[in-house]
Amino acid sequence: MSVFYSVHKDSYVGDTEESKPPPAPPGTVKKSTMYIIVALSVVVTSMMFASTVTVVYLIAKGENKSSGGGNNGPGGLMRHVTESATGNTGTAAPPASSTQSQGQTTRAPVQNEAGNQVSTTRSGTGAPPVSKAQSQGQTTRAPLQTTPSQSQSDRFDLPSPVTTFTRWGKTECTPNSAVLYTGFTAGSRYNYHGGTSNVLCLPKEPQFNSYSPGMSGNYLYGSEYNARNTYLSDIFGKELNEQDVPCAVCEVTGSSAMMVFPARTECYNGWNKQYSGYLMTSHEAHNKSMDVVCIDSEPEAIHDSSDNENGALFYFVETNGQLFKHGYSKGREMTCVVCTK
Ligand SMILES: [Ca+2]
Ligand SMILES: [Ca+2]
Repeated sequence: MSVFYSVHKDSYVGDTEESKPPPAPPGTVKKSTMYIIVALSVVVTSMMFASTVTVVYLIAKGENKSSGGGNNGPGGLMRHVTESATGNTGTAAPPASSTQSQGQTTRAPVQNEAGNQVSTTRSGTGAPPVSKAQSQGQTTRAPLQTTPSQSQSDRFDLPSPVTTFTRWGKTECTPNSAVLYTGFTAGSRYNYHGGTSNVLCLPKEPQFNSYSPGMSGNYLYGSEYNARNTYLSDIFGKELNEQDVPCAVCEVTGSSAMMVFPARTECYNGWNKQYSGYLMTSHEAHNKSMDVVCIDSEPEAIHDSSDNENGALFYFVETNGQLFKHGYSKGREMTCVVCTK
């Protein structure tokens, strides 16, 4: 048995010893296994290195974006990484520009026919894209909708014109005018050469400033209807001799011109009649020349002024001389009309 066993054992060993490596001792690792382990370690290390490099690159990129004006805040990098990981960047709306994200819009100005830039409203039926600034509660100014006609009308919106006139011989203004003030008529004395030829409508509320008790060389007087009562009655239907002459200064809103037309009782076309009356001025035989004024056809007198104090004196004006050749009859009291437009 031992021989057989020995022969069989030898033959068995002799057939396999030449092609197979000797068995490894217990507790050791084969070389092929070592190669596999080393290769796997290299692959894993390379992947970890690549991941680290990728993360560092993304961090650096996110910081540059934040410092470059992008208002992403502290969460900007994380949002960017998340979006990249989930693939949202491929399906989301196109990213808004930096100005859009700050609520600013840069549109080409639209010009109207006059060349003026006007605001426009967004056309189309779709809702405008919501920017990040809008989604974060920041509001943008709504575009004003104006028309060129409105802006031009505002530009030329001027106040209404106003003109004034004096209503001589009356204590009130005409129905289509407003009282600026009322008072009494004054001028230089009828028998002096000097002084003023102006006829003034003095207010009832005088305001004085500095004064001196010495005579300056001129005095101002009140005025009277000094024509005979027969004349005054024929023309005015009342006796006003020696009575003082009132006046009223009136203003007309919406009119820019005033004209006293002599020898007329009605205005010409385009003019509005304020009142008509008669021309009166100083006596031609007196020393004083005075402006002619249009006394209302229905004159009044200042209350309790019938004393004969003279001063500036008013008489009617009658036609004479060469006026006859122009159709003016002799001895007619000259009429007048005060018109505005
Ligand atoms: Ca008087
Ligand atoms: Ca008198």
